[in-house]
Formats: sequence, C-alpha cells, structure tokens
Amino acid sequence: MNNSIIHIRTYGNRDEGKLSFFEENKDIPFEIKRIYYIYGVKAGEKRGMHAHKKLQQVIWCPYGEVEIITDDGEQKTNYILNSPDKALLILKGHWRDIYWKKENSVLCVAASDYYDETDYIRDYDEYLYYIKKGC
Ligand code: T46
Repeated sequence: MNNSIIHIRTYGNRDEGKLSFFEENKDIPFEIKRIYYIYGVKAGEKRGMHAHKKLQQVIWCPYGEVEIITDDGEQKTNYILNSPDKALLILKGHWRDIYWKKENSVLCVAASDYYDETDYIRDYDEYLYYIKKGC
C-alpha cells in the first residue's frame, strides 16, 4: 500500500452547502486516536521535515492551500491539498515537507496514534539510515 489521495465522501450542493466525512476502518485504513490542526501559518513557511516510524495519518486542508512533498528515501512525490473533499493518506516511514502556499490555510490531521515524540525521526540522514536498515 502506498501514500494516496483520498476523495472524502461529500453530500450537498452549491446553494445549500456541503458536508464531507470519513470513517475509520472504512474510508481510511486505521482507527483514529488523535485529531489536530495547524493554522495561523504565514504563506511561504515550511513545516514537517520529519518521518514517523509507526504513525499513519490522513491530512486535509479544508481552507487554503498547502503542498506536501513526501519522500521514501528514493523518490519524492508532490501533493497539493486545497479542497475540503480531498485528503492525503501518509503511511509510516515517509519523510514529509509541508509548504504553506496561502495565508491562513488550515491543515487538519487524523492520526492513528497518540502523540509520541519517540516515533519521530527529525534528522534526514538518520531517516535515510533508518530506511536502509529496512525498519
Ligand atoms: C505531521 C505534521 C503534518 C504535541 O504536543 N502534540 C501533538 O499531537 C502534535 C502533532 C504536536 N505536539 C507538539 C510537538 C512540538 O513541540 O507541538 C509542537 C509542534 O509540532 P511539530 O513541530 O511536530 O509540528 P509540524 O507542523 O512540523 O508537524 C505536525 C506533526 O507533528 C506531524 O506528525 O505529520 O504536523
């Protein structure tokens, strides 16, 4: 299984408005233990710059636009998140850089586990070593 764009189920229309939702173990392949969101970031700022050893996440941008570049140690892939009905599934073991393309963008995350700093790899050389070891 690879990182992938998820089209979030959406009901409604242009006049009445829309409702989007996803359900654990149905629309996304894990149980959600944590929700967090990032906001108030200036356009042009960069966040992320780490990988997770075990954590899986679904990330979406209901307002504004961010670019996420994932990296598996060999190949980089660019994703643009700019719609309430579009999300990115990032599996464990992938480096991610996140660029704020528009002022006041909101980035939401549904995560497979509780916050645990020991799950982070925040040094890129350490990440490449970790991947080469086949962990
Ligand atoms: C990710 C991207 C998309 C907590 O205490 N609890 C939490 O649940 C989170 C997510 C963070 N923190 C603390 C850890 C740091 O002291 O909040 C501070 C900022 O976190 P960080 O520098 O990791 O933020 P980002 O935006 O670089 O990364 C975050 C997530 O940490 C990461 O898992 O994939 O958003």
